[in-house]
Amino acid sequence: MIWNETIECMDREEMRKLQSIRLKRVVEHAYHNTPFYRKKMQEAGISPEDIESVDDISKLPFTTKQDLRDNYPFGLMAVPMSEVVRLHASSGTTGKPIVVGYTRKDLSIWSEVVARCLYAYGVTKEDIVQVSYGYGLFTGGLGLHDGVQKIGGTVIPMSSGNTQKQIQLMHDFGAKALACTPSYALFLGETIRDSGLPREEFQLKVGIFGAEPWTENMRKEIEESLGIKAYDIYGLTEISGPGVGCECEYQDGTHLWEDHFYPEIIDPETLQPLPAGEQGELVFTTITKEGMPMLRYRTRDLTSLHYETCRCGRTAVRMSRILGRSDDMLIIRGVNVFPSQVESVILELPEFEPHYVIHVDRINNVDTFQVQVEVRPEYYSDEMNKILELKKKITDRLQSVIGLQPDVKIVEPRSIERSMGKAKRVFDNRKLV
Ligand code: DLL
Repeated sequence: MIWNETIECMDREEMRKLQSIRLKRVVEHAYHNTPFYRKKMQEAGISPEDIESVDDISKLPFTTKQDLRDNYPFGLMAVPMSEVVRLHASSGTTGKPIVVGYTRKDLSIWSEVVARCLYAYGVTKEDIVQVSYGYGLFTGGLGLHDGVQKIGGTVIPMSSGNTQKQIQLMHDFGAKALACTPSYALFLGETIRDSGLPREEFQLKVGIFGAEPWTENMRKEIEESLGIKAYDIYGLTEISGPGVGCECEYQDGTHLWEDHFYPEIIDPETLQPLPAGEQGELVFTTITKEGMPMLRYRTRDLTSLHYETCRCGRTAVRMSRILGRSDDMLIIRGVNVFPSQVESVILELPEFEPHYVIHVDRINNVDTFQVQVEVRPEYYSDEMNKILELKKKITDRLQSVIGLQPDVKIVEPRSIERSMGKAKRVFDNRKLV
């Protein structure tokens, strides 16, 4: 189902024209109303007249998370605060949070893009959607909430946590769709299994999962555990929140809503734009944002873009699965390691639960790399040689995929802490030194 066919299936040339008009407008808006952008553009020796179409976008300077921090809290707003009707913030791991402000129109666009996602998943006004992303400053809860209301569906504003109650209400109210992080979906699946409530009594069919990287293997695991079809939803606070893009029924990449969020891929080292299909860092320009426009915002997310028309009929560009963030990449003894590679291996092996943590440290100037993973109850054993066999199997597989031998620690079922929001799976203690 397509919510906004005119836009989602627009001829690519038409889309470029629309994007160019909107880009010109947002650059003027940012230049005239945000001293930060004006200064940056003057320093780069350009003015709004230099931007005639999206072909000129690479003339614009980049914006980074540090710029948002430096201008905390409201320095990047392009409208008077009297026009700002909502604030959200994202805490990150260090320092001040980044704050974003929305005008009424910004909120309306945000709910429109989330509505497109819900339709792409087959969720309509007839359906009940349980929103188990956190409500509050995090954009997940309210973002999905407004989208469900936009299509006229029934929203259960659960927020995250209180897992037993989540299960009970999902069962009693007959939720068709569940929106939460993939890691929380796993935990909910586990809790349903333990609850003794028969799975056939649940109406759940659709999962709306994002806010953290997840692998294809994780998708299979969740689909099996909850008996649903699991879809990706992508977004980030700086650009608006969830719904910057989503998968369609073909699940062949995440469609980005590029009539509002213009995407580019750049080489994170040289900062030069990369051609379609090549992997690099995703950069967005919000071409319709009023409250806090972002010009060439560097997301740090690593992916590639594909412009062929999708089998669903949408022409909207597709982004491949996010490999991780460039700042999540671990360099261990000189080898680049993405947590998603570790996850993929663990989920490929039937003996292990999809629960793991990675500990990295530096002892006597040598990096240590430990992977803790839970064994499934049916493979759990008191016999040392059985555990050693399992350990060898997973160590060999990780070594062949990553090119580095981890110290694997096999732990008892249910011993790794479960997550209700974004899972924290990597502990790099080297940074504390
Ligand atoms: O996580 C917004 C969101 C809420 C998206 C609910 C989807 C669902 P932030 O907290 O600002 O915003 O985190 C944004 O999370 O740059 C990615 O690194 C990561 N991320 C978000 N969605 C996905 C996804 C929300 N589907 C950061 N796959 C982004 C992989 C994702 N990573």
